[in-house]
Amino acid sequence: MIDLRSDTVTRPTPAMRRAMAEAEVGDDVYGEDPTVNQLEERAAEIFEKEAALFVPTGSMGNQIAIKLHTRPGSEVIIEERGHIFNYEMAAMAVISGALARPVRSRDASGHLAWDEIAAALHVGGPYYLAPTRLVALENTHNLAGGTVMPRAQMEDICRRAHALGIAVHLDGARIFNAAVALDERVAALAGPADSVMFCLSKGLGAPVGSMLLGSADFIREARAVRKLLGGGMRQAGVLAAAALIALEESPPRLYEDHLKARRLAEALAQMRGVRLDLTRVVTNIVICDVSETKQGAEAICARLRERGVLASNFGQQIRFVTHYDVSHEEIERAIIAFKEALD
Ligand code: TLP
Repeated sequence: MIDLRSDTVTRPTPAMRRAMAEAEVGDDVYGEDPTVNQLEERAAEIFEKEAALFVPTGSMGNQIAIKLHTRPGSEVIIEERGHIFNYEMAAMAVISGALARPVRSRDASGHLAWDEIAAALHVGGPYYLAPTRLVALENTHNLAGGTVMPRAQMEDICRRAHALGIAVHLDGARIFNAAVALDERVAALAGPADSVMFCLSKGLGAPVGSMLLGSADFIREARAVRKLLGGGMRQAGVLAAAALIALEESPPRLYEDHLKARRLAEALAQMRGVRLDLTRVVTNIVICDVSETKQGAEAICARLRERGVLASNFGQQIRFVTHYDVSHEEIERAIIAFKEALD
């Protein structure tokens, strides 16, 4: 099967498996797992943040951050297609008692500009308006098609939010992809945010895990919330060992995934009834709209599956995510399969 459903499907490399087998471990709830400690130090160093926390999933990292930045009864501004709003159940309501205020970006990139955020803010208004405590951003923006938010936009939003006493959390599940596409360092992209979460288990290829980063005080509290949520792991060094390799070895080859996505997108864009904005394909995600084919995204995905290709369907859209487990040659086969599935 050529699995393009997500970059979460990547399996650990032989080097990761070896490192996992040989990892030095201890009980991380006591802070005694040397490999986890090494991973947290290394991630903090790369992102130039004071501290980092290894968490089992990106969702948990995001939700810990929301819990710490908000109070029950406060609001979180987020772009309408954001992962935190759409795919993390109603976690911010359940865990933090916070209300999401989704704002649809006028830009196809899915990235909000400050004036759009400002229009949705509740700061110093009448007492019956729930106060805005947090702006949650996403870079790359998954459901908008892996689009990137430039550093200047990020800096602008953070500066203005901070001036109003509002925190900014960055869901940087794929921040390394954004950094490659923008030719920036991840530290520069994440720098102005109060907290950032990134995933090791997506394009970076580790089997499990994400990191949450922020100030030393923030991460001290985050450690307690992780335990509260049942995320205190014991000999997690076996996972951290793979993550350390992912962190060092994977970023330099992400551009390959972007080339594969570009090739796929250019081929799909030429097929009749497939709508796809090529300007938005800058990382490893390709989303196309197939409503004009009148065949239904689900039916097309079923036919793709019969031809050995897996993709995800969201309504009338089909999403393909490229990663290192799918070769250039397999992308060519996926293109042929898609053409056959449409015909
Ligand atoms: N995204 C998954 C699905 O949940 C849609 C995927 O296949 O893309 N932030 C962003 C931007 C994400 O894309 C994801 C996962 C997460 C957070 C959550 O990470 P996990 O799955 O580790 O909880």
